[in-house]
Amino acid sequence: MLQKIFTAFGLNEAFDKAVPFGSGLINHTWKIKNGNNTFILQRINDQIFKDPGAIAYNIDITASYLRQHYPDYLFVMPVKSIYKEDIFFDEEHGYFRLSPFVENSHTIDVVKEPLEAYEAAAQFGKFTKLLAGFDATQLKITLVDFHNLTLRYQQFEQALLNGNAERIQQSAKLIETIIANKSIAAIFEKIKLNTNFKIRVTHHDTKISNVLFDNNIKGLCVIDLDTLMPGYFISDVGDMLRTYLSPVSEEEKDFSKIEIRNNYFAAIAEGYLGQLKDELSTEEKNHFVYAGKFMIYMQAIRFLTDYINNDIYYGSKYEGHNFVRAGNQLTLLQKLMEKEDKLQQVVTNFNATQTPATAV
Ligand code: GN1
Ligand code: MG
Repeated sequence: MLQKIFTAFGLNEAFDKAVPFGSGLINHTWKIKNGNNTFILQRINDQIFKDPGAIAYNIDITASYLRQHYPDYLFVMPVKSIYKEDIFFDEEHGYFRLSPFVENSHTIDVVKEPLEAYEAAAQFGKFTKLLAGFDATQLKITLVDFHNLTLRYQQFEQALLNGNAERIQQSAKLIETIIANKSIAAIFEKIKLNTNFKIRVTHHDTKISNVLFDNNIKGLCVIDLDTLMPGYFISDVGDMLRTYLSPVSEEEKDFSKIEIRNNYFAAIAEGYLGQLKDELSTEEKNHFVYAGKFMIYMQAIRFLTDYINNDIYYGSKYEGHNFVRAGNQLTLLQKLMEKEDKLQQVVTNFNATQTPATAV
């Protein structure tokens, strides 16, 4: 299948050398060697991204802005096909895009030390900062209502009405926990009406594997701009808190291993606020820990809704997969809420003194 795609991108020496890359749930990614050059090939899931051209458009206009204003910023540009397009469409296999693999860079799948969390947070913060003068509303919406917690909650309620009855019954405890924490969605309603929350260029997928590192664990840039859209900072900070704070991921079945690591929290706060402290309003900063609650809660809702809807969105690798992931996220949420005040204090102290709370 990939042969045809290689040809379309002029990768004539790449035959049979595609290796699956990364662990994303939505798009397929391969690392490819073509002679001495290495590339990343990605198939865009057009069941989810209905307009792949919008992704290419967003990358194009952001790249132009950054090139003009910050020519030194490393921006990984797509490689054009032999038809001079950013995305190659094949009737049979779908939408593909190619990027160069940046020499001496690597991605990581799991955060292993606070420095990595700090660097990643600094890169996501820097990206939003550099684009602060760019009108975020120019970006096309690649996924409608992606981080709209209001809608996610409604979809959950809808699933409770129409979903798999057996699974609803089995999920009673998790459903109860989601309903009990509805105030998290109510706060989001207030944020949407609050002009102190600015609409910014937001990445919307800040997992650690979306940051390129050099060999000295220095962050180089952010990658994977599929979900680059106008949004709130809580999306980016929230997904970092969701995915870097615990030593185990959303896949972990043994919930006793889920933990909130204070030093990783401090690293994220310092990395992000180090870039954006003058850009964020006081109210935004006061919602730093809320960002984590927002994203973890929304992810729990999305996993459970999908489970109740027979795994139509995420699919499942084993029976009960999305049920487990929802339970995992609700445990993470509870552990974060137990430490909420203490963690928010770390942010407040950092803002007051502008000095790191921990040496990283
Ligand atoms: C999906 O495919 P991946 O891992 O990049 C999802 C994210 C979720 C994540 C949970 C487009 O991202 O929102 O947080 O799974 N992306 C989409 O693992 O739905
Ligand atoms: Mg992604």
